[in-house]
This record gives sequence, structure tokens and C-alpha cells, in this order.
Amino acid sequence: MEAIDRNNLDKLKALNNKFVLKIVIEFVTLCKPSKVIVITDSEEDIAYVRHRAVELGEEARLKLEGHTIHYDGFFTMANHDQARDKGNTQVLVPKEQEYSYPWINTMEREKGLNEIMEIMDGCMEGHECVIRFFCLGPKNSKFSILALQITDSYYVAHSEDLLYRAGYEEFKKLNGSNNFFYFIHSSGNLFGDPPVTKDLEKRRIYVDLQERRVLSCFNQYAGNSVGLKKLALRLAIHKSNNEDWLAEHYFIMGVHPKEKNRTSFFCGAFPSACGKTSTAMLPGQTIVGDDIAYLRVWDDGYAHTVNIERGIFGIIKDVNAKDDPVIFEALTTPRETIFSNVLVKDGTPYWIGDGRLIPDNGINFSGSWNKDKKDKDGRVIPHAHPNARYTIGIEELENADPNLHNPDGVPIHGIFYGGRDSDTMPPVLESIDWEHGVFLGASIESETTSATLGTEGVRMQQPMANLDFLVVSLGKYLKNHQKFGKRLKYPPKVFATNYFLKNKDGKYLNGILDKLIWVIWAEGRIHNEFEAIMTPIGYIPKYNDLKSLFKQYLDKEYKQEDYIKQFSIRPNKLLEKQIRIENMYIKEKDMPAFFWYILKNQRGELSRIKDKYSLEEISPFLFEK
Ligand code: SPV
Ligand code: MN
Repeated sequence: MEAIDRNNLDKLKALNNKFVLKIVIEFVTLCKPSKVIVITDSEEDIAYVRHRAVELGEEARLKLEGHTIHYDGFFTMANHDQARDKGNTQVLVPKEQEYSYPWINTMEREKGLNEIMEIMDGCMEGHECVIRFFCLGPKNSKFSILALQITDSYYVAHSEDLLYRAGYEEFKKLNGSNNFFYFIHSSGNLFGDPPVTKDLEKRRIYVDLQERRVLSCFNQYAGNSVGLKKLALRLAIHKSNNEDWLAEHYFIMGVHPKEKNRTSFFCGAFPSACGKTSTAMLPGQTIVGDDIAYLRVWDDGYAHTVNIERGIFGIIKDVNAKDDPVIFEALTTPRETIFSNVLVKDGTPYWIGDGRLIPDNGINFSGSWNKDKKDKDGRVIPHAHPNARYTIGIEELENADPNLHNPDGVPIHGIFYGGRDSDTMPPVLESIDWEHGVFLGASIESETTSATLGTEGVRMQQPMANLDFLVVSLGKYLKNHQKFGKRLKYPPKVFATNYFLKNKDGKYLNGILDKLIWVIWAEGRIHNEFEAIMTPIGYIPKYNDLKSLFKQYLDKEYKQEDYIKQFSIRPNKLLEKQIRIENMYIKEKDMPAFFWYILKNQRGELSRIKDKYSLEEISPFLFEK
């Protein structure tokens, strides 16, 4: 290994871990970088990463102190690297398991490894290879898992500093064991200024469960490249579902109702671009995490959870002073922030829905841009990508929860599951018990967004908003949820939310900040402060409670007619949904029995009220006793 000099080799050797050395040797030999740089937890090493990302052009400085811009590859509106590539993400499994999970892309392990090793042969030629060590979760915590990242992208390495906890010193404490995840990433050959991946057709993300590693190449978009994010989530899902804990696509927030002097903690799973980060960042509340959580049954009878990250890789669309005041403030003040795939004009970033005048021209993800620009297929190129992102550290924020690094995590009192659903589910609904909550999470449907490649606006099942990352069967996953709750003395209350209901003219029935009211109502329910109305699908709020919450929190007059439109039960739509859900789950071989029991009961109840009222929309008042 001539690529590594004495100093860097010594840093590796100091870990006293033969597994780390073996992995580094294997992949440096395969990928053939010109130089290997080992980054420890020292300020100096971390500053070097930040500096090289700019020096090599993967990031460029913006006007405000600490702000940089990064672009991912773009050829046309249909061919780009601006989102997660689900199609080329494959789970490598033994031959006999191939295709046995209908919702998971699987590939025979040996075949997949041969293919990707061939693609990765020489993929780092002319690049520096960065070796990094992180801790997924707080240090000295039962929850946490260590992770090794090898990448030839300084943007990836820099993003990981903002998003994860340093782990070089933690690796020393492993005492030579191989108890860690590892991730190999290469952007592949680059072209242009800024340098982006050239041969996107070679993009692959292969999840090797057996070796607890993910190999990812010919991409830069963080959802594909940053090993510790969704790639590690997939490995953690495998581990947790074969043990007794949960690895979830959850935010974690502290909810602080006015005049109550108490904090309740909530998790929430929403498919990408469906209001997840903005819920966790609601005004007056605190954020522990916005994307990935590990949960364990704790001695006090509650589920405890930690954020495995310490930063946010958030979507930057419709973030403006009015609708998302906390994030907007964070993004328009000096601090270490990486913007990606937005428009830059005179050193200032602009994104979709930022409430400012859009400049006529500038630099964006397609290069030099003007307002009439179209791609080769004649499609209009917007000024910023709808899946444009920002990366910041949570501690930077005023609303950071003080428990972010608590090794015991926080006790969870409630869980939200949400989707982008224009016509079926009410804005908020409470489950009857834990199993019904698992059912609610399992039956989330959502219209596709720009966060993944492919057509937008297609209704898809999104169990626990985690389907994209599942590497075990849905049946096994749901049974693990069921069992987890059964072991808790105080299982969290589960709520389904829907921020995206529309009226017949396609206008949203709710304002963007209305979600604060659903959150505060749910928090009150945890403390038995509000009554609720039982419907065939679960509990919904009473009008008078919402009316006072709207007044108290948003200074808004909440009209009864709005309540009726939003909270009416739609038997036909709901029955159609039940059929879609059944059609999906019928394909799973090992579903838990409670799921079918609840589905059957609900269907019976919905048919009954459909016959009783013969109405498309049944007013919530008709269910009030
Ligand atoms: C998501 O899409 O759910 C994200 C961003 O959190 S990504 O890293 O692309 O997964
Ligand atoms: Mn996510």
C-alpha cells in the first residue's frame, strides 16, 4: 500500500484492530486511490476534511460564514443523482432467499459482490481516500454502534462530521473486535466544475448483511453515499429485528405544552418530504433528532430512544419565515451549513418556496441557470431541486433538546405515523391500543415525492415510513414491533397524522402550522386531558378542544365547518384503502394474526356505517355519544 504514508498508517495501527486494517487493505487495493488519509477525532484532522472539500471543489463557500454549497450529478430532469436510488439499492442474500420478500430488492450475494467489486476496481484512481470512524448514537451508550467509513468524497466525509459523533477514540475501546458496521463509498470518475459523478449508470448501493457492510459507488447524493445514514439504517434494521429492539425512520422531539411545566417525548415516522423535519422543529418544542432512532425496552417500563445522528440532512423546500420559522432562521444565519442542489446568486442560496423573489439566473444543480432553461427532453429546470437539502448540526440550534447526547436516551410517550394522503385519513387519529398502533403504522399510504428517483404523486404503501429501508420481511418486522410493545409497562400511544388532505378543488384543508395543534392534542391525550370520539378507525379529537388549542397556540379561529371537512369519516375511501392494504400484505407469508383481525374488524365497522348513513363523508358529530 504505497498510497498510505507512515503518519496515516500509524493512526490506523493505534486502533489495534486487525479487522479495520484488513478492510482498509482490501478496499485500498481494489479501489486504487492515489493517497489514503486517516482522520482521527482531532480538531486539526476534522478541519482538514472541511478544507479539502472546498479545495477540491466538492463544496464552494457562500456569503454567510460557514455556509457552503455542494452539487450532485445532473444530466436531465429524469436522469440525475439528486435523490435516493431505490432501484439500484440491492440487499445481498443467499441464493435461496432471493425474491422471497416482495417489497425488497434482493440479489444473490455472490453475484452482487462480483458485480460491484468489478465496478469498484480502480474507482478511486486519482482520488484521495478518506478513512473515518464514527459512533452511531451517544458515546458510552447501550444503544450505540460504531461505524467505519471509507470514501473518496470529502463532501461525504464533511457531511458525516456534521451528522454523526466522532468515533476514532471509541474504536480503540473495541479491543480489536469486529463489532462495527462499515461502509465503502466512491463517487467514481468525476467531471466538470463542480466535480460530479460521470458514469451514473454504474451507480450501485449493495447491502451485504452477512458482513455488516454496504458498498456504494458512482453516486454523491447523501442518501446514497453517506454510509451512516440510510445504509446504516438498513444494517441496523437487520440487527434489531434479529435481536429485541427497534431501528426506525423516526424523528424524536420534546413536546412542551404551554402552562403545563412538563415535557413529553414523541417519535414520528413520515415518508421523505412529508413534513417530518418540520414537525420535529415546530415552534416552542425541542428536537432530539429528525431522521433515525434506535429504541430499547428500558428498566423504567418505557421505551427509550436515542438519535443515532447529531445533525440534520433536511429537505429545503417551502422553508420560509412564515411556515417553518425555526429552520428558516437557522438557515439564514452564520453557522456551519452545507446546502445542496439549490440556486446560488451572488453567494446567497435560494430554494423553492423560500418566500423570496427568485433571481432570473445563477448557478444551480444543472450548472449555469436562467429562468427559461430546459433540459434535453424539453422539461423545465426549476431554480432549485425539489429534493434540495441542507446539512447542519443540531446543537447549533436554539431548539436542540438537552438530551441529545444522553446515553440513556429519552422515554417515549407517543408515536406519530404520517403520510401524504389527499383524500382518505383525517388530520390526526389515535389508536385504540399498541397493536392497533402497529396496524396504523403498517397501513400508512403516501404519494411519492422527489426524495426518491421516479414518478412523483403515485400512492404507495409506506409501512412505518420504513419500507424503503427494510431488509427483513414485513411480517417479521411487524411481529418485532408487536413484541416490543408487549414488553413495555407503558407502551407509547400511537397516532396517525395526515397534513395533506385536500378539498375537491385540490386545495389543502390545513395550514402548514396546524400540525402543531395535532401534536399538542396528542400530548394532552397522553395526560388524559382531552376526551376523544371513537370512530371505526380510531379516536379523533373533539371540536371544542381543537378550537381552544387553535386559539391558544396559533391565534386562529377554527371554524366548525373546517373541523367537519377535516375530520369526517369517509367510508368508501377507507374501504378502498383497506383493500389496497390487504392486497399488499396478502403477499407476505409470515404476517402476525392481529393484523388480519384488526383489518377484518375495521372493514366490518366501516361497512356498517356506510350502510347506516349512505354518505361519502360522515360528520364527526354523528359519532359523538
Ligand atoms: C429521506 O429521504 O428520508 C432522507 C434523506 O432523510 S435521505 O438521506 O436521502 O434518505
Ligand atoms: Mn429520512
